[in-house]
Amino acid sequence: MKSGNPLFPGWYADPEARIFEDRYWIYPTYSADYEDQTFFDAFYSDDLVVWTKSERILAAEDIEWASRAVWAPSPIYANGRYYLYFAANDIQNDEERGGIGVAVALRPEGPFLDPIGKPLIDRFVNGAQPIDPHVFIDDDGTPYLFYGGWGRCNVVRLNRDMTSLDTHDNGETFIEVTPSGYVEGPCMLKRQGRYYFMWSEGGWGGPHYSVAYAVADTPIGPFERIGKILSADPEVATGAGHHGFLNVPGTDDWYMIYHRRPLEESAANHRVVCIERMEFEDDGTIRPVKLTFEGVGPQLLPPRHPGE
Ligand code: FUB
Repeated sequence: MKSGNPLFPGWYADPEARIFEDRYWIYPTYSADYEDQTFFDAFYSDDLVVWTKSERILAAEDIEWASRAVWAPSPIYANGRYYLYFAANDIQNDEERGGIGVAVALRPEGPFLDPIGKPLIDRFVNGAQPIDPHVFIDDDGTPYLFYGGWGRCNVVRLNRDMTSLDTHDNGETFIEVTPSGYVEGPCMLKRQGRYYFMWSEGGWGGPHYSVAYAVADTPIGPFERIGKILSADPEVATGAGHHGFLNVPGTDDWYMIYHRRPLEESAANHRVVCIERMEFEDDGTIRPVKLTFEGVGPQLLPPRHPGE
């Protein structure tokens, strides 16, 4: 039996995927009408095929400064807790309140609560709208947060408390890493010691949304665009982008989790979450991912790997 695509019913977008407590997890944006995007659901699975919803793991009403446009959750396990980075309020300038926040929970399904009572990043830096956080912890334990909309991407280092900003080796808090073509939705994976930086291109509300990537020897680049790895398929779906990924521990099996718009839909927020295999060529480049209606077959996790 295969998972089928979409993976679960409902309008959802911007999925981030992780392995927590011996399960696969997906954390997406609730892609309802704009004014209704006020909470997150999460989904978990033992085998990639059957997914169960965990409802309202975080809601804007529980975050003092957040009221709308609760987008792009990015969770990670550290310090015996689950940290969830998210965007809220879709701020248009530095006078508006909002930006990127962090919430913390003892379990992957929450409840997530705001430990700092304010956004972690609350203003435009280098022209980057503070949305679309993506958290990445390097093998040496250094946590990084990539983020940014409006065509610009910054990376900050987090302190080990995961709730405050550190500085980079050059003393700066923010380093711009925007690659050519970047629009939003940054995503970082590390494979065989190399840093694969991926992002979304095009307008998310239109048909030509897509994902491209670069490879670098450091987590802060420089990121030279190699090419697209996810695009619309006129036979399957449009607007394919803003993705996350899974790597089954101890294997070179990779999956891309992304959103797309069904062919019969045109409303910007009518987006669904899907999964495909993501494969690497012998030279380390990523093979373009094929959109399918079938999804992927079952894959159980190997026994025991705490956190991720
Ligand atoms: O879901 C809201 C916005 O749409 C995200 O922040 C963007 O990346 C785009 O997917």
